[in-house]
Amino acid sequence: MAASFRNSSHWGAFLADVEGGRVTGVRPFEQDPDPSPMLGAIAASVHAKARVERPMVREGWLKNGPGSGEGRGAEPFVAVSWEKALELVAGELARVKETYSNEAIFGGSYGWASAGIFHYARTQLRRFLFAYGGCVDQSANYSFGAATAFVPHIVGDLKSVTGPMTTWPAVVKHTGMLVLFGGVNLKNTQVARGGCVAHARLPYFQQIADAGIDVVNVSPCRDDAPDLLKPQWVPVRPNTDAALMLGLCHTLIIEDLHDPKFLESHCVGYDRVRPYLMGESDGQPKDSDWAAAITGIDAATIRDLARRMASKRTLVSAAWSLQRADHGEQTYWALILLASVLGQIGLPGGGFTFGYGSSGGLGDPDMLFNPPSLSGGSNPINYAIPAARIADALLEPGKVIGHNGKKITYPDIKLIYWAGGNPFHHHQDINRLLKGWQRPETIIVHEPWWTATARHADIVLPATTTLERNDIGSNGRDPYLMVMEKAIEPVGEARNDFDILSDLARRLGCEAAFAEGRDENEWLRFLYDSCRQGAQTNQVAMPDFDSFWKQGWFEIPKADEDFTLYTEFRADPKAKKLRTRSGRVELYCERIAKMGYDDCPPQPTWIEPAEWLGSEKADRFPLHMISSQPKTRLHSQMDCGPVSGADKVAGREPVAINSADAASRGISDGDLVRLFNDRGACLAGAIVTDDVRPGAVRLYTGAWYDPVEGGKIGSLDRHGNPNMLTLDKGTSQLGQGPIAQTALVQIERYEGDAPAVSVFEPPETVSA
Ligand SMILES: Nc1nc2c(c(=O)[nH]1)N[C@H]1C(S)=C(S)[C@@H](COP(=O)(O)OP(=O)(O)OC[C@H]3O[C@@H](n4cnc5c(=O)[nH]c(N)nc54)[C@H](O)[C@@H]3O)O[C@H]1N2
Ligand SMILES: Nc1nc2c(c(=O)[nH]1)N[C@H]1C(S)=C(S)[C@@H](COP(=O)(O)OP(=O)(O)OC[C@H]3O[C@@H](n4cnc5c(=O)[nH]c(N)nc54)[C@H](O)[C@@H]3O)O[C@H]1N2
Ligand SMILES: [Mo]
Repeated sequence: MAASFRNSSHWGAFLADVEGGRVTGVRPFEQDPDPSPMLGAIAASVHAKARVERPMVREGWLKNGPGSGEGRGAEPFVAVSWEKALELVAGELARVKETYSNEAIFGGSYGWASAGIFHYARTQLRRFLFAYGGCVDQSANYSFGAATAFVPHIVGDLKSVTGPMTTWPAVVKHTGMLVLFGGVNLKNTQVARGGCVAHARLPYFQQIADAGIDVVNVSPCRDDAPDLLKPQWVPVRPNTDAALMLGLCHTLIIEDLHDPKFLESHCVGYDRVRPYLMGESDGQPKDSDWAAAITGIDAATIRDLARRMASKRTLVSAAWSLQRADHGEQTYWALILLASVLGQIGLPGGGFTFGYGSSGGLGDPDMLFNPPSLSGGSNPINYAIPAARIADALLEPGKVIGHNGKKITYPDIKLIYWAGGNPFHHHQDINRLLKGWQRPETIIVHEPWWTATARHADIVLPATTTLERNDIGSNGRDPYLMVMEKAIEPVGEARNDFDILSDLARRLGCEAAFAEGRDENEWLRFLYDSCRQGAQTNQVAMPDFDSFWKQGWFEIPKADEDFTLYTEFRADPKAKKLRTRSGRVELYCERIAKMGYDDCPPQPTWIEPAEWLGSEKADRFPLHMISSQPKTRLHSQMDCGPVSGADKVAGREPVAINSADAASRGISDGDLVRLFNDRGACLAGAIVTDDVRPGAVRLYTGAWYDPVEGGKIGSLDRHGNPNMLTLDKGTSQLGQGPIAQTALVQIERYEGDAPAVSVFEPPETVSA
């Protein structure tokens, strides 16, 4: 008999149809105006061959005990009972804690895991490790790591990056021109962490088109803005946006199109920035000719853009990707400078935002109160490294680095514990990561699937998916609280992260602190009820838990629809100061000046990225690789499913290359190609297109790393993981964010016998 169950995912809520204990298909949530095609991958992914069915231990680790890290990714696995697996994990945690202390346990566990506030794997693991005395954690994130540290110095908060920010309804109503650096790609807005239930972007875009708003897509990729918006495409060279923004400022100033009054009343430091823009401080005016030579956009186009921007109510925005590049802080600062020079910050529909096209929910009207969430707890050892510095930390224990005005000493990590993330997906320069990954004595991973991270672990514990447990879906930017019902029994011997960790906590004597005496059902009721209090404060009647569960969802009412960021500050800069040192927009920043970082000057500056099309390295590696978010999956999730599968070319991840660059290399559409640089190499399938500008290539993130020789540093990845090629370096000492978008590569046709992709099959197992 068929039955259906409500559930949710980062890319949308759905009804799962179940027959004979298997998910046979899913249907989108009734209220979703524009459901994501990615829902089509769920049923097949839940029952994929690549599910981890049983607890597994790497053969060499089981035989010889902790150590022998070179065997990771190379050796087969041995299946063990849950009892044995838990005994091994608890024993290792106790041994490492006793021998070295909690500072030797790395539990940052960065990653998106699955929707659901209670079973959120990363939070569960960190709560558990915090209850056990603490671990080395990760601060900020890969998404907007540099911005998290940097933007508050300039405007006092992070609202322009994470919201609530100027709303789409405000844009439709007031904005005349939208200049979008990095575009506003619908693919990214399919997703929001915790659940993107209402995919509301398309209706707003229709309204923007109907309102005739002048839209500009500044990006190496034409398809970064939907045709619906009739955008002007400004095909900038990758990583040169800061120069373009400075060039725009120069034109605005010399043509007297700027707003000196706003710069005087609401900003500090214009007196220092102006001489730099005019070339008085370094002999080089940052004029449109200068910008043209760097960005590849002709000077007349730059001047025309500046004039149009000054003639209308203009909102400038930059994707989060622009700060995932070397010196990404400067690009964001240059955008804030541009908005300040235009002088429209805080005017309805004017000013600046970041990330409009980077996630679902950004730019949606805020909600009256917050949805429930599970508290992460606090780390007794209060020790964290910037999220993207994991390989550095593994390779150089004891090294001291600068970060946002403080010093951080890298820990000496002996044990890594990961649940809900995939570092062999997300980290830059996988060969370098692999080298560091070989050093710890023990690596423990919880995973539903045999991802590359699971394959490179010593002990792998099979985790359930959301369809195998009960939860509540919610996200701080989406109004829906979704019931997530258990639809099927766990696949194989999979268990919930919470149950695994509860059992370990019992063995290690910290169960009371970890589980707080509640089981799944009691936790869900407790979390739901905590949100009802916020509702009461706002005079909103929320049903009781049982009624909510029966109804299937609850929609939190919206706050102000027509909202522009910093209107109060605009109206009264003295009474409604920004939370910066000066209370104003900092175009020169004393605090940053005091940090004294040579890679983060105290005013917006064009600094050449470590690699770009203008650097010497481009002689050998003449293509700038952009590795943006995939439209057919979430990061590496569901790469084993049919939606991602349908997009592969020559059985590999597609790489988009301009027709001129393809022709000069003898590459045709559909060809198997090899991408390489000094850091690594991967195969991919060519898509020849003019949607990507010459000199740039695009390889989406998320193809599961599939080395020809497992465990070997420098092995060819046969599948198309861009992190074989990316550069593992911080944006600057201030932000220490990842710089995935800064990477030069070369491409050639692959002539030899191509090894087939094998990574969707489980790894080899042997008996003990
Ligand atoms: N080159 C390049 N690299 C990038 C980026 C880029 O732009 N370019 N972007 C970066 C960004 S912004 C991000 S956020 C990261 C994303 O990096 P990640 O968040 O690490 O990527 P995911 O594939 O979402 O990994 C989540 C993992 O959790 C597992 N999982 C799901 N549900 C559960 C569960 O309930 N329990 C357990 N135990 N596991 C579960 C999934 O199977 C998956 O392997 O990638 C970064 N990497
Ligand atoms: N479908 C889908 N959506 C997602 C995700 C996913 O995995 N799949 N991941 C989510 C996550 S974790 C995050 S953090 C956000 C990230 O959101 P973003 O950072 O906005 O995403 P990206 O796709 O990396 O980059 C957006 C666009 O920036 C352009 N770009 C890259 N480099 C440059 C440059 O130097 N200059 C200019 N002007 N443009 C450039 C690329 O063409 C790209 O399409 O996306 C979220 N949305
Ligand atoms: Mo992200």
